[in-house]
Amino acid sequence: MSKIITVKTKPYADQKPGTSGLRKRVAVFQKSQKYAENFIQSTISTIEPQDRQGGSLVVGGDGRFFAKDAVQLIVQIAAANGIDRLVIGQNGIMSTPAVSCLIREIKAVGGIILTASHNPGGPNGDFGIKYNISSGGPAPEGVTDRIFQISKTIEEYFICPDLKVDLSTIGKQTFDLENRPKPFTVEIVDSVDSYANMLRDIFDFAALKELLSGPSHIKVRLDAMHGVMGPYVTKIICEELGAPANSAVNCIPKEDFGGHHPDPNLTYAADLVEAMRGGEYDFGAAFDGDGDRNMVLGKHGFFVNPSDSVAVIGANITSIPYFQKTGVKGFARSMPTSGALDSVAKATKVQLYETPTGWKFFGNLMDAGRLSLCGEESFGTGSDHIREKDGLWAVLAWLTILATRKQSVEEIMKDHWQKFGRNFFTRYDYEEVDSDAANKMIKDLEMLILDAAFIGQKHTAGDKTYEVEKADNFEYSDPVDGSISKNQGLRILFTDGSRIIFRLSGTGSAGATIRLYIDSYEKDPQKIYQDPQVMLAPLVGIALKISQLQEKTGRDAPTVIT
Ligand code: VG1
Ligand code: CO
Repeated sequence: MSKIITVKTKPYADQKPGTSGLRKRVAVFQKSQKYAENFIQSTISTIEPQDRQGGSLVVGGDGRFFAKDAVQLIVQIAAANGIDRLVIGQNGIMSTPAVSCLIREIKAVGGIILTASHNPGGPNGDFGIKYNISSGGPAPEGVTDRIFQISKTIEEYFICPDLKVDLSTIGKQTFDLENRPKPFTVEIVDSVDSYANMLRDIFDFAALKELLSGPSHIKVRLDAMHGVMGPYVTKIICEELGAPANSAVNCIPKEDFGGHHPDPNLTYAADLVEAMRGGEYDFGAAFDGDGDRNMVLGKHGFFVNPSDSVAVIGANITSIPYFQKTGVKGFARSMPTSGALDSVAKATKVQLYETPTGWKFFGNLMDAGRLSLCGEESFGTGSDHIREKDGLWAVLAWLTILATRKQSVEEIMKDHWQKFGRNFFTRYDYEEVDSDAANKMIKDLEMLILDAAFIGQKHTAGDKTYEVEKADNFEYSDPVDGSISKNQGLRILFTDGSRIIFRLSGTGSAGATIRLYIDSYEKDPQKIYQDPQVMLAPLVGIALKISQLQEKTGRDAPTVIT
């Protein structure tokens, strides 16, 4: 019989969830008194009492340092708050897309994912908590605002301190709680099973098996970066689809991701890029810590920009069995993502939506049956099969296209540019900039570009001149529920369709990260094979000049260029 007790606590002022969950240094969770307890209680407090009774909550995560402690706390606090049942990935491991899938499958009231996604882990790294609602999607702003409000005034939380679960054994554990008529149940489930079942329904596994292990199979290299994807890649790509065991690397989840950033981009997945350059592999991919992001590479390390990736999937969408059944309801991309998908939408007469950064903005459109495929420039691609971006889904979508078109990644990409034109795109990240300096730079820039005199101005760099057509701070009005999200990024739009965008990241844990995005469309077939960095250099120069980023932040180069 476990006791339920009430513990007095003091609120923190900094538990505002960011673009996707609350992320802080591990030390903040470990050393600040009751920091995690406060946030977990504030989150669970947003679930209506009638939904807790008979309700289930899914718990997963990328296995990073502090996750096991956090799972035990969630169990103790959820039980004390009257949630009937928790369904937890074995050893606390379950990818973000798999959690989304399971929430939907078992009709849970929501889910908690213990991850700081692509941020580094370990005792000196980051920890994070994402909260998803019953649709399986990230909590929308209305819910995260409520969590934040509660966290600012919380005075007590409820907990069953003696309750301890065994996270390693698959099966059901029940616990009797004092003064509760019904026992509390914890179910430990295989991390991969239900997610793999779902993929079998979406894709043609026989065709993929042929591609990966048939007589004329291609060679792939998938890098799990010591994040959560290891078991998924091993079981689905190797064991089930028959790719040789050495097709998958870094597949053991580690609490500190082997000391690296589990971030699938050209900088942090350098090992994969290097391995692909050798020419031995036809297709390469990497995933982030919690498995919702992906990077796709072709032979010799040919890089597929994520904005292009979703456009290619869009243009070939009918080769995926799932969409043959559901039809194509609409496309969407986050605002800073390049317009490559727009060209496909236009050519195929599919409605396109432009949303703010963060997957939570796609959920309403999907629930309303208006959206099938969407993506973000930040290596996120997905569909309405769940309510999260899905790294392995994107990889299987690409493999399906390879199998159907019988072309290489590079040929597919080049054909696509020939047909639709090319959006040259780059993103500069300035990480850990002094917060005051970053905020001031953005404020000043906003003042400057919102001034009527800014419109019509001509900016020249080298032999190129761009004329400002429009400038604003992006605001989104949700077409489904009418909610308005303001201040989603400063946009400078030029008369030729080129765009410069600045925004502050909402996923960092120290200082501020400034992101600069540049998008420029070219349809002349003679010009589509240029190096994006060369092609976009004038616009980068103009962006730095207008914003005075270097002068105002003291940073003369970005931390990461994509
Ligand atoms: C970043 C990306 C955004 C993504 C978010 C969560 O947010 O830009 O596109 O949805 O991370 O991704 P921000 O606010 O730092 O720009 V994940 O894989 O961390 O859930
Ligand atoms: Co992620």
